[in-house]
Amino acid sequence: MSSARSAAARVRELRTQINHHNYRYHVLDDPEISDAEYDRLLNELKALEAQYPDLITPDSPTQRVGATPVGELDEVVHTTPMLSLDNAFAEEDLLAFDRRVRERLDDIEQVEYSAEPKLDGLAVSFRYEGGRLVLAATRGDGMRGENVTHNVRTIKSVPIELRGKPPAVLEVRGEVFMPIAGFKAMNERALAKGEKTFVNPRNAAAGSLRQLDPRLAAMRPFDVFFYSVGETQGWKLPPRHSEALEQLKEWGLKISPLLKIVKGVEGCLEYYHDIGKRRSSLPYEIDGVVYKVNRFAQQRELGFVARAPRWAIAHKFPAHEENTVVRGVEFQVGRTGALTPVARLEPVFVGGVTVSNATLHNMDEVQRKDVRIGDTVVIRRAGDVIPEVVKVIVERRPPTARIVELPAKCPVCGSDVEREEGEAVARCTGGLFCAAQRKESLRHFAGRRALDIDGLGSKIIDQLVESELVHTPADLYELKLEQLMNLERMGEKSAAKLIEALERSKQTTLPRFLYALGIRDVGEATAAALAEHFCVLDAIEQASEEQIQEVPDIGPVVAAHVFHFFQQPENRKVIEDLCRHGVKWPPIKRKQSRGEGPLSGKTFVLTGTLDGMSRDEAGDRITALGGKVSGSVSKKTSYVVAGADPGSKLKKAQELGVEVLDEEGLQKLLSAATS
Ligand code: 5U1
Repeated sequence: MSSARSAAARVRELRTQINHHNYRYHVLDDPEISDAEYDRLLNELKALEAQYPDLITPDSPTQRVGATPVGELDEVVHTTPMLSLDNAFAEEDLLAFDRRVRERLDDIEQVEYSAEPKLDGLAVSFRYEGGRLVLAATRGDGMRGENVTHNVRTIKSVPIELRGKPPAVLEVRGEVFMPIAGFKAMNERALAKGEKTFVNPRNAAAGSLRQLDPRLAAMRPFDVFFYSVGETQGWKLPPRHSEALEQLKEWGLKISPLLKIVKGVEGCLEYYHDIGKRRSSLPYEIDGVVYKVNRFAQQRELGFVARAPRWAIAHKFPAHEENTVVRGVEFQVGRTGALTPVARLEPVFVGGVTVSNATLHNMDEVQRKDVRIGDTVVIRRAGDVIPEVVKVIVERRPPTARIVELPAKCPVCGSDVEREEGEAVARCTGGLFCAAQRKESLRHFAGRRALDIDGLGSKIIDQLVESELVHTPADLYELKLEQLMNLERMGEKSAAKLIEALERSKQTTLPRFLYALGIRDVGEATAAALAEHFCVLDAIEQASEEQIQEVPDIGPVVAAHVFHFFQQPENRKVIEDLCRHGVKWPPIKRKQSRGEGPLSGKTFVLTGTLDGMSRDEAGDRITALGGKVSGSVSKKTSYVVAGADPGSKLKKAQELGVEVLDEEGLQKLLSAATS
């Protein structure tokens, strides 16, 4: 057999395997192999396709990202209208809905409903022909939407090809959304790069899905749940909606794991309260639950009113927006000294809790929204985050309303407050002299994602700082049982547990430790990148600003913060004390090849989006051949590899006369180095 023929066979085999593992991971949430094994399969397929481009097909798992942006979004006419849902805000609304349904169904006693959470994302229609995704369109006005196929193809949980024996035509509808963790990580990355952040996952999803450039959408952490069927050809629908969804799952389409069949209105209400309780722990935002009459025959009997079906309703969670009055504005001092204006409000019940404070973020926001003391404002609780002031109801402003002013001195420690040119945030200059900064640093240090000290809650930290028992995180490890027992609401048992938790927390990881230090703008992702790049803490402490900038995705601002942090003798002392108390982490294996190879001595800087591989993969291939990958361009850089939308690094390369390669140039160089 020729090598091209055996490559074709291997490509087919790899695609089958990868599609199978995609299904296990995305649809069943039950992966059979590790991420690393999955990556190996995908990389092998990419390498074969790079070597034999004739074998590339549009439905290959490597072909999610199209090469070119679209000019504008085309209009799409939906073959069956995309319906909207009526809303039930109160229990009475739901009771009335159920009554109407039963009356129209010849007064049956109890209706079978299928229930599932209502996600706060974007409704999309997906069309599969011959099992292949041919079109994805936004809802638009229900009759006409916009073609977003180029972006939807990049969503890993949307199959490009269905499994098994799908019908000739299958139109399915679902909600595309951004999980909260992905949204936060995306914002953190944007912040580190000085880019625009999104206010909430819904806005992020809506904005990103309508992107013209699929390479940008591909970088956004989308997910999807399919919830209904549109036009079909060659499929005799089963009797029930829930059975149809189960069949979609068999074909590889992800449905909500919280889908449930419930009996009558009582079953609906039980489901509603159950999901309400679980809402805050779900990895995505939901704004209610949806009930659908489960039997298709009954759905047909019920029909529609305007564009909403009589057989379905969205039962919304209580409104998260209310009006109230700003009684005053105080300034809270955060971990890095940032002063956050907080509106003290006339207490108001919002979405199940009484709210008496709302963040105003910073002075720019106060001025932009023109919030004054005495104003009536709209406040919002988005998910379960801190409530915020949405806007002022100017018509209700009393003549006595007072303008909010930034204090010249820190309200906690009296140190000067500074606001740097062009910065929205004002800061207390007191550093760890400021009790507020100390408390916040300790809360951060003990947090679940940092050293994870179980039982070291906010109230205990307040007492430890106020009683001067603890000044720095290292002091925590000097605490004695008797000292803890003397704190308010702390018995011997919980004190002993806290001592145990402190002991346990000493065994950590370098990324967690770096994150726990609370360096300005160093979130989890940046801490992990620093750890991976430098491998040992010593190297980070010794690194220059330029060397820190070599870490992928760290720009000059964050590099300056990291460098400055480690220059401070008091910070070094805390680190030294922590290590002396036994805080430790396992060594990190160096990723960059130090070995000799055809690219030894060559330094590469990667910028922009590459088509055929991610920047990480390109970096792995370069280092595997002995080359080095750096995050910043200098005279010593051998090559700058510029993909689509390159950043300022391309300009710098041109200024310094560094050779610039496009992706093809890099591929050639890598092939030459491999052969
Ligand atoms: N979970 C879910 N969300 N959602 C939205 N189901 C559901 N059904 C919808 C909509 C607009 O419409 C049906 C009427 C198909």
